[in-house]
Amino acid sequence: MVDSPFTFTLSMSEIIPSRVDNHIERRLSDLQGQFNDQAAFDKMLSTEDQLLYEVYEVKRPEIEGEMLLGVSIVHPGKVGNEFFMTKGHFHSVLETSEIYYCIRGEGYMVMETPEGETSVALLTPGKILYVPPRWAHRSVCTSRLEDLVTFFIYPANAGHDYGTIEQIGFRKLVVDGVNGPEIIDNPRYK
Ligand code: PAN
Ligand code: ZN
Repeated sequence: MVDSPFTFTLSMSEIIPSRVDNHIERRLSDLQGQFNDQAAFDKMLSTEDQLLYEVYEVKRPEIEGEMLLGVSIVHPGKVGNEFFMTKGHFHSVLETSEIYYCIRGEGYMVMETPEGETSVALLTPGKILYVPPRWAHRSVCTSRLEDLVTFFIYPANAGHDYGTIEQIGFRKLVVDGVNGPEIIDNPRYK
């Protein structure tokens, strides 16, 4: 079967795309064990299971040759001194890449390979980030008031391996230091 081409719009002022097939909401409780300051995490969670980020997906068949695309919105905030972030993942098919286009806010993409290379890219509006195959990736919002909004596109057969990061964490963290956001070694890295 041959599909028909389709268009949709992503207004720089609206941030929610005109076509959405799936809306994912991830809350504080979904990131259990991922933030460095567990006491701060527990205290926050006892008050409210806050919404940390959302993803608006355009669905396509999850097979080789197709692409998945959508918008990721990380809300501003911190757990202790660590900025709100996505769970982060490797792609299950490790040899698949991803492209991110930052459309609003400010933040970082924290990345690493299974071999231990690390890279942290600053995201500001207009910036395009190419995440090569093999690099796990996590977006972190460092804006104080604004969301970090990115458009992403990746091969539809990539799949998500969340388990590895849940178990070992990322090697680098983004925290709020005396002079603003700082990238530090993760003291709890396993
Ligand atoms: C993105 C991410 C999105 C949410 O679509 O899935 O930013 O982050 P988590 O999946 O880590 O919760 C992507 O990288 N897809 O492969
Ligand atoms: Zn990905």
